[in-house]
Amino acid sequence: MKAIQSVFHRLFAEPSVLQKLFAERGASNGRVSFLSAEEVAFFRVNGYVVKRGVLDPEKMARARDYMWSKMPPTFDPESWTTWSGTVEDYKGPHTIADTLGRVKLRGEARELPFLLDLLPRNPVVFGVAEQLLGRGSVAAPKRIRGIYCTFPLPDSGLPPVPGHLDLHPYHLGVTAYLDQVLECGGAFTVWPGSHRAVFPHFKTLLANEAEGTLQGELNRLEGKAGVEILGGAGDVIFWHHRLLHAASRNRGRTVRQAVLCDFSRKDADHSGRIPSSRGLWTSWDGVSE
Ligand SMILES: O=C(O)CCC(=O)C(=O)O
Ligand SMILES: [Fe+2]
Repeated sequence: MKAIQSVFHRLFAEPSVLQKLFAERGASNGRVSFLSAEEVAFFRVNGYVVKRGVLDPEKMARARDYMWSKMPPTFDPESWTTWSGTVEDYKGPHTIADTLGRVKLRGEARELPFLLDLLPRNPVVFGVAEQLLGRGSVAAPKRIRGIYCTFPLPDSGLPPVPGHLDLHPYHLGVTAYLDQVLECGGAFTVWPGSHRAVFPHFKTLLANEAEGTLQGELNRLEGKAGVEILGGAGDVIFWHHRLLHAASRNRGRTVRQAVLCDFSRKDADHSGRIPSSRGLWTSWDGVSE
């Protein structure tokens, strides 16, 4: 009995054990399912799904160290009161306050092999992308979007960040937390179901060419509050490219640190020409209408 309890404890306390079991089972029949039918259904309805504790702790520690190495030497990772002054990111030098806490490390970070290993080459992350978009159909990303940080601005009194849609073409967005993200701590925020609402207002499956009716739909969605996705280090959020989302404000005492990357199908150029009237899930082999 004790042995069974211990196996159960390991399965649920350490997702990696579970993932390994799935991967091993999948290896024998060539089919790996990292998302359950319920999780795929959740993604279809809400436009996102979260897998917890997926990333490798050592690679995450390396990514956090890399992030701090790019901050001024006056920044003490243990002391939020030191996090002010000029930083340098893809926008060049600016203060934390200038960008309302946002610091985006792109440049060389986008192609660092250990960051590619951390996220897009993680077997579970790539496996989920393939499960949703089609086995053998997903292009291996050559780069990540970057390490995106939101530093706290505790007493800013700013209004909430409005949701947006990304302009560049891709199928599946991935946001992975490198550290704990608490309430009002800069969580990735989503408007569940907004992918279904905005999709018909675009002319094609993938390109950023919208009908004049899109703005009205966005105004309508804006009236609703987004949902903050809280989580811990290694949690990964998978989201549909037409999902309204935002990097929310951080009023906490820690930095919101996330690695983002995009997955696209190998035939993505083609889907930029297919009319959206063909249906929301046309390019998603793993999701049925
Ligand atoms: O940093 C985040 O949480 C979101 C970033 C984002 O939405 C973007 O880069 O388009
Ligand atoms: Fe975005």
